Amino acid sequence: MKNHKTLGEYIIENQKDFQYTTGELSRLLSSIKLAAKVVNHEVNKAGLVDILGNAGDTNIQGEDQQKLDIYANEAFMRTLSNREIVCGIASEEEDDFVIIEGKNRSHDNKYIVLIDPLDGSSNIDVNVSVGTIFSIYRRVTPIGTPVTKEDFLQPGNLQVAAGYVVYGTSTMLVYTTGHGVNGFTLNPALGTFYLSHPSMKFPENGNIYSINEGYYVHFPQGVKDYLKYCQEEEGDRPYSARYIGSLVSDFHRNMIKGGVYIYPTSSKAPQGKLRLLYECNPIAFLAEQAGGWASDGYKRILEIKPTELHQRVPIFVGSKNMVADAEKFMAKYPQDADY
Ligand code: P6P
Repeated sequence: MKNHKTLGEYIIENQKDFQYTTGELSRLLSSIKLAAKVVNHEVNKAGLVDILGNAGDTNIQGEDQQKLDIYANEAFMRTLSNREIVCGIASEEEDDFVIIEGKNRSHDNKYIVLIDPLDGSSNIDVNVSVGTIFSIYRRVTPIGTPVTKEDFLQPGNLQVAAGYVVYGTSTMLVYTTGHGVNGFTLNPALGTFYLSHPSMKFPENGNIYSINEGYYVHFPQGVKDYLKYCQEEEGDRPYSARYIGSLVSDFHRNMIKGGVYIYPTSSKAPQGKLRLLYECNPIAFLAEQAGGWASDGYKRILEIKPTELHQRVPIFVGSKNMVADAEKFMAKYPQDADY
C-alpha cells in the first residue's frame, strides 16, 4: 500500500474542512477507527472463540442479543468514552442514551454519537458479513450541562459525520463529514486503514433491488407494484434481486454497483424495521453525499423530525433514479404515507 493514504493521514489532511473545530471531530473519528479494529478482530475469529450464540439477554427491540452484539457495543462505548470527546452516546443495545462525564465530571465535550454497534448480527453464526453504523451530531443543549434527549432527537440533516464499518471479505470503514464519501480498507497485517475508495459515488441508475420478498403479501400496494416493475421484461429489466439480510453490506454493494435497498412498512412491521437515528439517518447522509437518495417512500429521510430514540421508519435508499421510480409507484397510494 505504498502510495495509499492512511485514514489517519486523511483525517489530519481534511481537518480544515471542519469549521471551528479544535480537532475534536478528528479525534472522534480516530476513536471510531480504533473501535472498528477491536471489533473486527473479534468478528473475524467468531467461529473459533466461544462468543457465538445468544447471550441469553434481549435488547429493547426484543431481539436476542448475540454475544458479539454486546462485545461490539462495549468496545465502541469504551473507546468513545475514554477519549474525552463525546458527551453522550445512544446505541441500539442501550435502552436509553448514556451521559458521558469527563475526568473532572465535565460535560464540556460537544459531540454526541448514535450507533448500531453490530448490524445484521443474526448473520454472525452463518459467517455472513455484518456492520457497524455510526452517526455524529454537535450537541444542541448548553455545553457544560449533561446531555438530554433533545441532543439525540435531531433531524438527520444536522449530522456532522456518519459512516459504517463493513466486516466482510475485507474490512472497510466508509464515512462522510459532508464533503463526499470515502472508503478505507483495513490491512489486517498492519492494523492500518488505507484510502482504497476515494469519492465514492452512487451510479444514478442500477439494476439491483434489495428487499425481503418473503414479506411480499404484507407490503403496501406501491411496493408490490414497484417489484412487479423490476421483474418485467423491458429495457434493462428484469433487475437482479440481491438481499443478504445485512443493511451495511447490501447498501455498500449497491453504492458500488448501483441499486436500491427497500425496507418498507408492512402489516408485520407497521413502522418498518430499521431505526431512524442510528441506521436510516447515517445511511441516508452517506447516500446523498454519494449522489444517491433516501426517502421513506414519500419524504426525504434527513428531514424527518425524530420523536423517539429507537423509532423505526421505512426506507428506500440508493441510486437516485431507482428511488425516484419506486416513489412514483408509492405516490399512487398517498394513504400509505402515514405510519
Ligand atoms: P429481515 C438486520 O437485522 C437488519 O436490521 C438489516 O441489517 C437487514 O437489512 C434487515 O434487518 C433484515 O431484516 O426482516 O429481512 O430479516
